[in-house]
Amino acid sequence: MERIFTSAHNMLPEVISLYLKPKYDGLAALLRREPDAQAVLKGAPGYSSIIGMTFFYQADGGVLVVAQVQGLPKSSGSCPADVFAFHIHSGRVCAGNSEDPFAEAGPHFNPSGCPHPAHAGDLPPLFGCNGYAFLAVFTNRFTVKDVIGRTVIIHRSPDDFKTQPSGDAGAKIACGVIAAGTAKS
Ligand SMILES: [Cu+2]
Ligand SMILES: [Zn+2]
Repeated sequence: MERIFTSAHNMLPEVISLYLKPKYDGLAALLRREPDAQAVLKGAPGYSSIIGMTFFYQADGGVLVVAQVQGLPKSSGSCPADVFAFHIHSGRVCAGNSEDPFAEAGPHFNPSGCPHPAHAGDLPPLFGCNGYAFLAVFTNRFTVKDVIGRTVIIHRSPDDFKTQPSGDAGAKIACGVIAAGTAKS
């Protein structure tokens, strides 16, 4: 059996059952195979240092989404936040105009007509770590098949998970189109 944790030392009794039998057994093992879909993220003009990948792995109860990004803006001062909203948008191209270079990525992916942050495409934000970010989240808001051809967007600001229609997340600073991966299915 695949185990997410490598040591049970000092583990609270309440979590030992999760260690011995994870609800979704084998999630960590997904990372050892090819993703079912992926998006290469590239920065907008003015953010050309941003480069990243988002991988999508279909599992029985949901989709494991894993993102790695480098070249994100770094703020200075004693209390840097460096939190960047992260969504799947419904548009199918990373194109736009001088005001919004990814305008054609459109609104958040929202096939059920829900408000933000109940859009299928709403995801946890990226937390910058000296310009680098790693994110892993498991969600049943969509299947991999649902989002192939849609776009992943990184924003300049955090998502407030309240303001309509998009969490007051600011400019779109990176974008990638989700393409089917090479996994045999
Ligand atoms: Cu967005
Ligand atoms: Zn949303």
